[in-house]
Amino acid sequence: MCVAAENSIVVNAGGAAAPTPNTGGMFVRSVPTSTVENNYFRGNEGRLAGALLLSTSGTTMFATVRNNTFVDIITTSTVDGSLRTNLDADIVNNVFHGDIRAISAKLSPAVTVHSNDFYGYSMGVYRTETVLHATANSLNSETFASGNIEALPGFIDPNDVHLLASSQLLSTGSCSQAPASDIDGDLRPIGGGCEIGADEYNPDWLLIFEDDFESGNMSSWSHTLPAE
Ligand SMILES: [Ca+2]
Ligand SMILES: [Ca+2]
Repeated sequence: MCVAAENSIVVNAGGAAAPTPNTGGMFVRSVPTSTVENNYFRGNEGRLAGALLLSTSGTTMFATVRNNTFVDIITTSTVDGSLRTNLDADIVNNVFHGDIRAISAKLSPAVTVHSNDFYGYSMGVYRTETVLHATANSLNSETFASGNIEALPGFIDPNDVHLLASSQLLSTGSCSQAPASDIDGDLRPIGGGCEIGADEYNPDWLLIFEDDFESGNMSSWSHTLPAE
């Protein structure tokens, strides 16, 4: 059993050497049972998987990929995506924001895909060797997929995994399949429902407005916000 949790993997491209490496972020290879949760992947570039490659030497293996946030990923193989799996896998509660494609599944693994957010894809959200789903609605027509959406995530900043109070991802995830805490250590759920992605929105930071500093503006603040 291998668990990779609460990492920030940012702007990895394997250096300047050609060819572009197989994955720009994390490579889970030949681990019988693995869990990848609450990680933040941003700005990574790879050939087969821009951010996360799940692969096996042939033995049946299983991966759980849940509550990760993928932002501005670059996959260079046009038949693949930010996450490529050759393994049986549950893919749930992840944000996929920006790449050619979110997920590619190869070698006919048994995959479930539930309650993920897909936004900003030019070549569809999910692809196997025989099927391409261009939209979340199309993907949700599969028996192995449900609850996937296409919504602008609503991050505080493009470089910050944290969600705004107005984010459409609040309470749109699956609590039954979510880790008990988020990338900050906030316990799930907060506010009655579980968020999609690595951040469970914690509104405690709104208290900073209650001292009347920059009063009247409840939607933005010009100073660095604490992690919520
Ligand atoms: Ca919540
Ligand atoms: Ca949080």
